[in-house]
Amino acid sequence: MSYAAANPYPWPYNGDLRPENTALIVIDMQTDFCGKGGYIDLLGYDISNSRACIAPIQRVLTALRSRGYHILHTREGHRPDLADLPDNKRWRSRRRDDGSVGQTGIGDSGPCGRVLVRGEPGWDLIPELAALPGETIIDKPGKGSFCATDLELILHQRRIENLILTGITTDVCVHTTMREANDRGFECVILSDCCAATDAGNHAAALKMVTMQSGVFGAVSTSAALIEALS
Ligand code: C5J
Repeated sequence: MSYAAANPYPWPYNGDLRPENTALIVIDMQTDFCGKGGYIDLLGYDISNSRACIAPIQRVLTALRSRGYHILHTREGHRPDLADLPDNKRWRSRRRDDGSVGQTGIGDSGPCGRVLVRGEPGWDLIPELAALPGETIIDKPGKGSFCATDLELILHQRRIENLILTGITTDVCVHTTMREANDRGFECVILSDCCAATDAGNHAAALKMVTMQSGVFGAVSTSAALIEALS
């Protein structure tokens, strides 16, 4: 039996933490979400927030890869013809938080190519967290990683029970994926230092939400606590 120290309960609930039944998901660590000239940068947010989780994710990846755990990555993005981009998502992506309309929304050309379009430089994973050969990459058009993807099929095929969630942003794609996974019966933990949001308050609130109702979506842990549990 092996548990990671976590809030509000030691994770996983049954202590069955093994490489065979546990996967790490690294969500949307793409230039568009944490690189200079990417979508989040163009929206006017400080990308140092979203970049803060790169080093902790690297440490977790190193620990899990060396022990043979399943590793998956996701990328949010759309087909070049934008057939899978809802009109309202595109409309909202061109707006800024002050209500003004920006030049560059999803599908438009920016410094890193067309924003969040598959195959463009800004859409790809950042080099620091590139997938290794044999690791699964899930391309998703939405915020959740289960919507319109084959993620659930792959996890069931591999007999995965436990999911370790990392990546960006805590309050949007990571949270949506955690909720989707929890509803499908996966035992989830989110690593607080391995995810980040565009806003520190939203990051803290998203983590707190997980801990309510005795862990309504799972548990919150840290990179250090998880790595300690593996040893
Ligand atoms: C957002 C994401 N925030 N990866 N995407 O639009 O969280």
